[in-house]
Amino acid sequence: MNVHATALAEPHRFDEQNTAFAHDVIDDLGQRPRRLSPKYFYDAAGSELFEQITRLPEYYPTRTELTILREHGSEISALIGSGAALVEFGAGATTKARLLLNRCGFGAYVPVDISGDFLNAQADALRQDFPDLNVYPVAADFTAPFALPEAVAAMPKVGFFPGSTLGNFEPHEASGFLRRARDILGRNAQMVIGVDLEKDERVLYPAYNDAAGVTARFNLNVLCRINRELGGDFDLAAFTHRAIYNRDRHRIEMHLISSKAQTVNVLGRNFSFRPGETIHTESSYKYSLERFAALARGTGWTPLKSWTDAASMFSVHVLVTTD
Ligand code: AVJ
Repeated sequence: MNVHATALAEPHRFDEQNTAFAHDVIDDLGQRPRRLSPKYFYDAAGSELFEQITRLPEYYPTRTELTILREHGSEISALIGSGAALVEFGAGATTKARLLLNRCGFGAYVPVDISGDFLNAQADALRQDFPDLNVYPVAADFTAPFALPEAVAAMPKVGFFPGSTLGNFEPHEASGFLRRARDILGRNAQMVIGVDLEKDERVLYPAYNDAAGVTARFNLNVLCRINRELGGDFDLAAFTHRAIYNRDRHRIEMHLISSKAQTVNVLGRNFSFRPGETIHTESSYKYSLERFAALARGTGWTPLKSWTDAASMFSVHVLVTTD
C-alpha cells in the first residue's frame, strides 16, 4: 500500500475532540426529532461564516451589543475592580473583549474556546495590541467543567459571556452553565453577560433567514464538517436551511430539512430521511429582562445592573456571586 492508499483507508485521525464530535453526531442524528449541537458549527469555515453573519444588515445582535458595551463601557468598568482575570467563555473574535480590556485594568485575559486554532490566532493578535496583558488561552469545551490556568488562581475573576451564546442552551442547560461558571470563577466573582431579548417576529425572522443566504451556508456547514471530519456522505444540495420562531418557547429554531427521501452514511451508520424530515441544529432562546434575572438568581448570581439599547433589542448584565 502506498502512502496515498493508507491515507484513503484511514482518512480520520481521532483525537479526543473528534471522538466527542463523533459520539454526539451519532447519538443526535439517531434522536427523534433528529438534531445536531450548535457548538459544532464553529470549525474554521463556520467561524468565518459566523463573522459574516455578524455583519449582515438583518442580524442585529452583534452590533447592538457592541453599541451597549461602547455606550456603557465606563459604567461597566466602574463596577468591575482592577486586577481581575477576565475569563471569556467561547471567545471567537476578541472585538467585544477588547472593549472591556481597553477600559478595565485586568491582570489577565483567559479566552476559553473549543476551536483551538482560531483561539491561538486571536490570542497572538491580542498580545500584540496589549503587550502588558497576560493572555492564557484555554482550548476547552466550556459547556463541560474545565480548569483555569494556575497563573490566575490568586486573582478575582470576571466571567465574560457575550453574544447571547447563553441562548443556545436549553433553560436547564443555561442554569447548569451559570452554576458551573460560578464554581469555576470562585468566590467574589462577577460576570458580564450579553442576552438577546424577545421582540417582534418580523425582526427575528429575517435575522435568521437573511437575504444573502449566509445563515443558510452557516447552517449547512455543519454537514460539510461531518463529511470532512467523520467521513459522512451528506449531499448538501439535498438539505435546506429554515429558521422559525417558536413563540411558546421563546426561541428561534434553525433546521436543515431533507428535500427528498435519502439515506446518509456517517461512520458506518445509516440515517434514512423522509422528504421534509428535519435536523434541529440550533435553538436561540430570547429572554425578557425579568426572566433572565430570575434565571441568574436561581443559579447563585445576583444581578447588579443591566443595560439595553434604545430599541430594547439586546441586553448586557453585570452579575455578582451571591454571598
Ligand atoms: C452565537 C448563538 C448568539 O443564536 O444568534 C446566528 C448564532 N445562529 N445566526 C445566535 C447564530 C444563526 C448566534 N449565537
